[in-house]
Amino acid sequence: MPHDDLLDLARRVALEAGALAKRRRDEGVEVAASKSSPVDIVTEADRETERLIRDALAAARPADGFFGEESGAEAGTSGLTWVVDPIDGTVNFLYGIPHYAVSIAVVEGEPDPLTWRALAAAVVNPASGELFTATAGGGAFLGSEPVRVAPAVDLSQALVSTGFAYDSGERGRQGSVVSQLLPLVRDIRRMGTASLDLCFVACGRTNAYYERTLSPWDHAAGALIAREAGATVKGLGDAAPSRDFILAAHPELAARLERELVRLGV
Ligand code: LIP
Repeated sequence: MPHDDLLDLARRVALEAGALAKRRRDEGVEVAASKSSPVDIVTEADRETERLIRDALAAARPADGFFGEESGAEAGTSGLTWVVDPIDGTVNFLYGIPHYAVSIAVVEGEPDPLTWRALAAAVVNPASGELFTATAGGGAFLGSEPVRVAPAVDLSQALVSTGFAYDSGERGRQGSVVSQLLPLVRDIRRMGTASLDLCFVACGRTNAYYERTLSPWDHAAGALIAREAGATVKGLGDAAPSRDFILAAHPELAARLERELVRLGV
């Protein structure tokens, strides 16, 4: 299939990085610094894992660009950029909650989620060993098994995951929206790792996911995996997913959920 070489590299590096992250978790984790707010933290494992990923990708494909959560962006000359969250679900990782992921995607075009085209993606949860992958046009997989989005359900039957910002003011606003949504759906899940939230839509463990204020590296890989599994993955209206908004669900449910979220003031 096309892009299999890129997928093989993403898979290999994600698994190697995931093994390092798990070792560091087992050894004990401490906060190294805070970023956008006192609860937006980074650990030394985040930084070490991103260094491993960045060095491995540069060794294999030196002409590609890099765009990572901890070490920033570096343009390449190949037209491809690797978009990396070395440890997505950092707070879960800090607290020892076994639900965090190494998220690696490679995109063509400018490294802008509004315009890029994702070609290959790998998301691994080192705690569970689950590895989700996809290539553009090649389908989505959990391990070696293909995955598909759950069939459409009524909004009232939908299990919907979401997440909240590190900014307390934005969280308060998001809490107001989700509290109004809760009685309209089956239930809500807040699991703390956007890349896995998107993979869970891809494999039918939830019916839908939405969030605002995500960074590009949070959703670059999971969005391709969910889309290749048959989900609609979108921003508001005709926009592509971005910091402004992302929603993933079966196409029929996506339209209904977006209308409701807009009515609730998302
Ligand atoms: C996290 C996302 C999660 C969101 C958190 C945080 P991080 O990314 O995966 O969906 O709700 O606020 O942004 O910071 O752990 O890489």
